Amino acid sequence: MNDPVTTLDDLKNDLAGRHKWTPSSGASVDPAIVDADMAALDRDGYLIWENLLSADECQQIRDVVTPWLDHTGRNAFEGHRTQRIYSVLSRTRACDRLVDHPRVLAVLDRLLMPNYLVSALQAINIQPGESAQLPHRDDGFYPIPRPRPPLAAATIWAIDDFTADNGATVLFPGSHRWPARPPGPADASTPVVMPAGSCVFFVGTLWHGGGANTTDRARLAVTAQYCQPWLRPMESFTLSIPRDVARDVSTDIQRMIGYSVHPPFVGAVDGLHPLRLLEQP
Ligand SMILES: O=C(O)CCC(=O)C(=O)O
Repeated sequence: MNDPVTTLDDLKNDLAGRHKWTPSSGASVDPAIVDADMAALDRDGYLIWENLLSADECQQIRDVVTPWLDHTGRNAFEGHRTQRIYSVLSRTRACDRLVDHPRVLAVLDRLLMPNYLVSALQAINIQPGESAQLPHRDDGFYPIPRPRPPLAAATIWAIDDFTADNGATVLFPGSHRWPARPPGPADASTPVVMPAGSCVFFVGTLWHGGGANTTDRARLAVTAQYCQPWLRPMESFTLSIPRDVARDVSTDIQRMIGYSVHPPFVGAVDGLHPLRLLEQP
C-alpha cells in the first residue's frame, strides 16, 4: 500500500478517506471579479457589494429577527441602545444565503486557509440615540502581534439602508496595515453608506465600529464573521446547532460550522472526519 504520509509536509494534505474537501460555491465566481475584490481589499481593507439581496429577502430577514429584538446591550461595546441577537445560525435558516454567499466565499477562499470557519452570525439593530461604538478590530482578541495578515474577516449586511447618520458602520480605510495602535483624531474614517441588501466585507485587522444613530429610526444589519480553521470561533456553532439541523444546511455551511478538518487532525471526532457524525441516525 502507498502510505500517504512519508514526511511531515504530507500531514498538511487532505488525508480524509470518505469526506474529501470539496470547493466552495465561491468557485462559481469569475476569477477576474475575485481578483478585483482582492485588490480593493488589499488596498483599503474593505470592499462593498451593493444590492446582493432583494427587498423581499431583506423583509424576510427583518420578519424573522424582529420578534427577538426585545433587549439592549449589556455594556457600551454591545451598545446600551443596540439590540444584538447572537447565534442567528442556530435560530433560523433565513440568513443562510448571507453566510454562504458565493461572492463572500470566493474572497474567503483566497484570504483564509481551506476549511475556514464561521465565527459569528449576529443581528445588530442600532436604535435612535445610540452613540458610536468603540473602534476595534474583529480579530484583535487573538493574541498574535500585528502588523500581520488577517486571521479573520467580517461581513455586515445592510437590512435597512445605511446612511451617514443612522449608525452605518464606520471604517478606518487602510488601518489593516497599521502597527499596534488604535485610531487617533487625525485618522480618516468613513461611514459605509449603502442601500439595504448590500454588504461590506472587511478583513479582521481593519479598525471599525458601529456608527452613532442620530436619526429617529433604527438601523438593522446582520453580521457574519469567519476565521482561520485553526482558531477558536467566537460562537460555538458545533455546540448550538443540533445534528438534524446540521444535516440540512448547505455543504459550505456544514464545513464552516465545524464539520470539517484542518489537516491533519484539528476538528476531528474520535480520530475521524466529523461529517461521519451526520451519517449516523
Ligand atoms: O453594527 C455595526 O455596524 C458594527 C458592529 C461591530 O463592529 C461589532 O459589534 O463588532
